[in-house]
Amino acid sequence: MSKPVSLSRYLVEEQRLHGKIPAQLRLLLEVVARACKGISHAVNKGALGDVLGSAGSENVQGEVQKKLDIIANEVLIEANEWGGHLAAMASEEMDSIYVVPNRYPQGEYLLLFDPLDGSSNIDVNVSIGTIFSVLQKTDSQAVSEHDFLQSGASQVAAGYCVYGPQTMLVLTVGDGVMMFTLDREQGSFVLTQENVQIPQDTQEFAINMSNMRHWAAPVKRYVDECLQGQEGVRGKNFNMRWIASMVADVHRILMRGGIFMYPWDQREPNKPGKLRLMYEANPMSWLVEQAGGAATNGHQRILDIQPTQLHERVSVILGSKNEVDRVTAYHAD
Ligand code: P6P
Repeated sequence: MSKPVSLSRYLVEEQRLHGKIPAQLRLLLEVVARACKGISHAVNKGALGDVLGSAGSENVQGEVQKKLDIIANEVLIEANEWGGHLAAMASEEMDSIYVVPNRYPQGEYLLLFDPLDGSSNIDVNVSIGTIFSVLQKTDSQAVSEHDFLQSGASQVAAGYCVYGPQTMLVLTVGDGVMMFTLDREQGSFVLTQENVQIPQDTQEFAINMSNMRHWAAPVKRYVDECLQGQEGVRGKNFNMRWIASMVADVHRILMRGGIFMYPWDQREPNKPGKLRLMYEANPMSWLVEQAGGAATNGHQRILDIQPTQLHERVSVILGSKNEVDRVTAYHAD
């Protein structure tokens, strides 16, 4: 068996051999990975660590914050603020951006994250995860929220860490998708899958079916056809999964294909969708595209959307390319 490749070695070789990542970006990714190890440790404690349950506060989305939401957010801020690689950070758990304090050097990168996605699953021991996205400051002015309002196509790195039966870091720097599994004995992430490819077709869809009556017609049409099975127009049977943790659902799709949908629905017609563009949809869409899949909001490529607000939401349809293309085509009909 060949010698295991650690995350550090992979990043050094991407920097040295492929010129894919500058030293400061390599440092950033190493720091994020180390922070995710710390979050994994806290998550794994569960009831033994007094980390479960509500924190008794709400985030910018008006959602009740779990204790672990706040812990994960603090771990990422504290791990990243002093290294000199970042100008600022943005988080689902913070109303405005966090500018690196003057006592530390500022770098050129902008780090965005959902520190603990899938919070509703924390207290029932179902997989959750951290999602992150990296942008670059584009001018020499003092960093502001405006610097973050770049399309997903401008990302220089994106990934997630899923806290499941294994803790896995999944990453792209634009050179394919790599998966690293946390070796708790060594305390390091080890490369366990490289150049991940999502099958172009699938027989598995992921959507919260309880919202069916609220969906737009194209989504209803697609799901109805899946439910008709091999007797219907699709000529094959479909399976359904919904973990209600985007990280876990997307990880399954990267591993075996599938389509994930959190579409616009008529409950709040002025909201484009539930999921956030900047630190959920954009990083996940880049990973999916780098693995040969597709990601749209039903009308356009998610990575082409020009954001106007830091916490704006978006309708998400991503996964196996041929299925995403079909749903997108139904929206055009
Ligand atoms: P629902 C978790 O709260 C999340 O943001 C995503 O991780 C997940 O896909 C979705 O919301 C689940 O939403 O409405 O099914 O609980």
